[in-house]
Amino acid sequence: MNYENILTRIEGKVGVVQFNRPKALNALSPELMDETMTALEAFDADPAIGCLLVTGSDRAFAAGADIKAMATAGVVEMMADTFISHWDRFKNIRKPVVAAVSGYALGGGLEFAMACDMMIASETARFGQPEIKLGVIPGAGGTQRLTKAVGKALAMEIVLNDRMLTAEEAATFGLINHVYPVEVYLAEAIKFANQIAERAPLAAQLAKEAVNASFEMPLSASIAYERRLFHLLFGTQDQKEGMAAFVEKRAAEWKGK
Ligand code: DAK
Repeated sequence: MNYENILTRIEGKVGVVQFNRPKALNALSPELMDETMTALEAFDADPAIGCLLVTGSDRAFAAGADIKAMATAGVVEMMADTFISHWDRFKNIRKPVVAAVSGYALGGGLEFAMACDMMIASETARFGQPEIKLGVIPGAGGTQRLTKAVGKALAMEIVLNDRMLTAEEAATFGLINHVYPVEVYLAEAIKFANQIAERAPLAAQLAKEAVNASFEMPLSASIAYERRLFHLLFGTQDQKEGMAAFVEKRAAEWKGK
């Protein structure tokens, strides 16, 4: 595929998507989102890939949705399928997704990163939801995922008063997994993603599904759901292989079957 707004590559077993609109600080235009989802869907369908990684540049992961593309829109345009439908495709990605964040992760940029399964950041990363300065509020999960991650008091401050978190603060509040110097964060994120890519593929998919279910369901229902997913894995060759490998004191060889 020839993309105009992103770069893609494969690093080991990791499919990498890199936002590539440097002049607009990787603002997430509808075209960029369409290409991103198309690339992620292709990696998701590729059995040689075990984990996906989304990144931007050292200066900006993404400074939000494209304000210039939204500025004159009315409610009808904003509700139109073309703007929102690309974002909605992300929830159907089954493999784990790591975000490697440096510089600005603002507005939709932070919302996209929070929709990923894990976040690795550079020390220069800055996380914020500045939509209030534009006369709007977050529209792609910012008020919800952020509140679940950092709690009500801090989420209110970020959303209402344009508080930006440093990478160190984001790690302290549990928004992100690890922080590295800017020179190495991407290499570390790729290493991290490759470790996950080496895991039993079906178990990794169901693990992601089970953790995400905790955001959607009451506890008793999500525990019952987790148990069914656990039972389901006993129908896979990988469960037999994983347990046999433990007993025989050798490394397991996963088939994804
Ligand atoms: N959109 C478009 N262009 C942007 C941009 C953005 N979000 N952010 C930066 N740019 C452009 C600037 O306009 C500038 O372009 P030129 O003027 O040179 O042509 C270029 O990138 C460099 O930016 P600056 O000159 O401003 O650079 P600085 O270093 O001075 O400042 C900054 C960096 C990140 C602090 C500043 O650019 C900034 O405040 N940017 C806007 C941040 C922001 O407000 N983000 C929130 C946008 S609203 C939804 C999905 C998503 C969303 C909503 C709904 N659905 C699925 C329903 C999301 C909404 C948003 O994200």
